[in-house]
Amino acid sequence: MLNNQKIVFSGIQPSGNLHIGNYIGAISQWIEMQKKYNCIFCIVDYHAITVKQDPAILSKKIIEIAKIYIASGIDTQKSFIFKQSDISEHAELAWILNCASARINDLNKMTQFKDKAGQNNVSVGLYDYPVLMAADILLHETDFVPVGDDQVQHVELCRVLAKRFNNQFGQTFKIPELIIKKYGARIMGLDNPNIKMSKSAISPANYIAMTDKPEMAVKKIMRAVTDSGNEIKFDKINKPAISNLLVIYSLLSNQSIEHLEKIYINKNYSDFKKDLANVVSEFLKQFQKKYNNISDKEVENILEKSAKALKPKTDVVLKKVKEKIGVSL
Ligand code: ATP
Ligand code: LTN
Repeated sequence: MLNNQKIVFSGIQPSGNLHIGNYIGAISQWIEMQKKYNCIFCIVDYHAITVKQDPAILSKKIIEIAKIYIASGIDTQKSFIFKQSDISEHAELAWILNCASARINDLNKMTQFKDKAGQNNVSVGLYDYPVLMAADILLHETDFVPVGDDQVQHVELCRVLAKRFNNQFGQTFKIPELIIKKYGARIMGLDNPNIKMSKSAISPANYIAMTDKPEMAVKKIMRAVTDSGNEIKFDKINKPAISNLLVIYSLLSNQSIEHLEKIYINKNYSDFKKDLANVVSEFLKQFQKKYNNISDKEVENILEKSAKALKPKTDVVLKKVKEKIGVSL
């Protein structure tokens, strides 16, 4: 049950392979926030279908993401894990926001859409993706939205849409705040430190998936691109690859970047990578031990229970919105 603590809401799409970038940038913050807040973590399947999905794979991925949340440390006794499509008010509120708040000019500014669409004849849903995300956040009267760097623009748009609605129809939505990590909000690709680690990357050398075999992860680290020179130093401009590996090392081993720089002062890239490979491999082993112990049935029950528990509140919020726009008689 929700108590009187503030509300945290975030979500991940059940598509591609969830990677250590998603864990470091998003999920690791969620684990911490559970201690102080009501936390709601969504599996955003309606966002995933903005691009083509194989139905059989999509339903497997939904279960997989829920298991990843739990094995990472989401406490299902306290926090909620639910599937977006189980609460249809998300889609309904998105439609209302489409009409009452969102403007074509807002959406034309979204860089993620431009990156993903390119010159292709993509779905209308992909264009409207940020409005559905705003509906997710506003429907649950969210205070804090912990995400990685690539979602900042979407959370900012959500704030704009909420304020615009409130201005026109009177106080309705709580204005959420963005929560972003100082380090680790944008983990870069292992094969190219100038593009972010991404679930939809074409090459698996770009990322370490949470479900990669530890031996595979070791290989990926040892093959990761490095910079010229041999110094192990955090310098994003001149040493983007080593800086990225340092951030991963620091956040998975709980040691500061300054401390790591000192340890590796007289060592070379190969020593550094071997140790990092060990840290990543241990992290995956611990994680996968828990992951492999969670059954599909357990996950299905958790998703169902959470959606049931959250629905009464989302009904109330949507009812209030419908009254404001004049469709509730
Ligand atoms: P895709 O690249 O296919 O869009 P993704 O890897 O960005 O997928 P999402 O489902 O879009 O994954 O993101 C889930 C969460 O992980 C979001 O909060 C997002 O900001 C965060 N995130 C994604 N990629 C990274 C990254 N490389 N570093 C840190 N956080 C990330
Ligand atoms: N667009 C986000 C996923 C997402 C989300 C949300 C995150 C959908 N709805 C609400 C925070 C709050 C992404 O990571 N791709």
